[in-house]
Amino acid sequence: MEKLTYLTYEVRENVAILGLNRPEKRNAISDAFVEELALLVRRAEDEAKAGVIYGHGPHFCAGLDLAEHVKKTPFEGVHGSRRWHEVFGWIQKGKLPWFAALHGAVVGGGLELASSVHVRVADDTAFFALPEGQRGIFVGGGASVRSARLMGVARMTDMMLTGRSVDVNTAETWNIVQYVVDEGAALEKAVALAAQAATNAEISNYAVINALPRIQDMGADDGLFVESFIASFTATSPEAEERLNAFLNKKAGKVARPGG
Ligand code: 1HE
Repeated sequence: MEKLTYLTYEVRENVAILGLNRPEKRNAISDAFVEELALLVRRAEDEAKAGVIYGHGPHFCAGLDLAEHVKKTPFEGVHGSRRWHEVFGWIQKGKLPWFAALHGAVVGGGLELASSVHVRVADDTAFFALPEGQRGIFVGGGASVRSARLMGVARMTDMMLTGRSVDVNTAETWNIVQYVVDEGAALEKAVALAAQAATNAEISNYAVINALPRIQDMGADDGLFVESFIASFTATSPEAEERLNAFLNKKAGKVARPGG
C-alpha cells in the first residue's frame, strides 16, 4: 500500500477503519485529502464488508480546508463541491454500510461527511455546527440534501442562520446521531456495530443503503412498488434461502430483547 498522508487505514474483523489524520489542522479537508479518502473508500469495498470513519486528534473534522478554499475561483469551487458529492456518494450509496465515530468538532464539511454514512455514534464531547453562513459561503458537501434529511430543514436553517452549535444530546434528539457514548468510547462502539453489520447478507445491506434513501425520495405508491421487487429479489438469493432455513432448523439465533 502506498504511503498515506491524510488518513490511516486498517481492516479488522471485516471492518475497514479509516482515520482522518490531519489533527494539526483539525482534520480540515483539502482537495488532496478528498482524493485519499476516495481511494480508501474504494479499497475498503474490495477488502471489507463494513467501514468506520473516525478522527485522530481532539476533533472529528473542522470541515472544508478554508486556507485552500480562499484561493479558489468560483468554478474551481464548483468542481471541488461536485467531487465531494461524488466521493461522499460512494459512501452513502456504495457497496458497504459505513459507521462514523464522532468526537469534538463535527462542523461544516465534517458534518457533511458524517451525514453521508449510515449510522453515527458520538461521544459526549461531540458538538455540531454549520458555520458556513458566518464564513460567507454555503454548504457544498451534501448537507442541503443529507443533513437536512436527518435533522429537518427548519433546524438546519436555524444552525446556518444563527451559527447555533448543538451538543450531543440535542444532536441525538434531532436525529443527527443514533448512539451517544461516554468520552473516548465512540470508536470501539462504531467498530462493534460495523462488525455486526458485516455479518448480514451483503445483498440485504446493499438494499438497505441503496434502496432506503431512494425510496424516501419517492412518492408512497412508487416506494411500495419498488419495495416489493427488492423484497422478492433478495428473498430468492441462495444466501437468503440458507439463512431462512438455518432459522427454521433452529440453527440461527432468535431476535434478542433490548439489552439481552
Ligand atoms: C483550519 C480549519 C479549517 C482549523 N480549514 N484550517 N469550518 C469552520 O469554519 C471551522 C473552523 N475551525 C474552528 O472553528 C476550530 O478550528 C475548531 C472548533 C474546529 C477547533 O478549535 P481548536 O481551538 O481546537 O483549533 P484551532 O486553534 O482553531 O485550529 C488549529 C489549526 O487548524 C489552526 O491553524 P494554525 O496554523 O493556526 O495552527 C487553524 O487555522 C486550523 N484549522 N479549522 C483550515 N476548516 C464542501 S463545503 C464545506 C463547507 C465548510 O466546511 S465551511 C466550515 C469550515
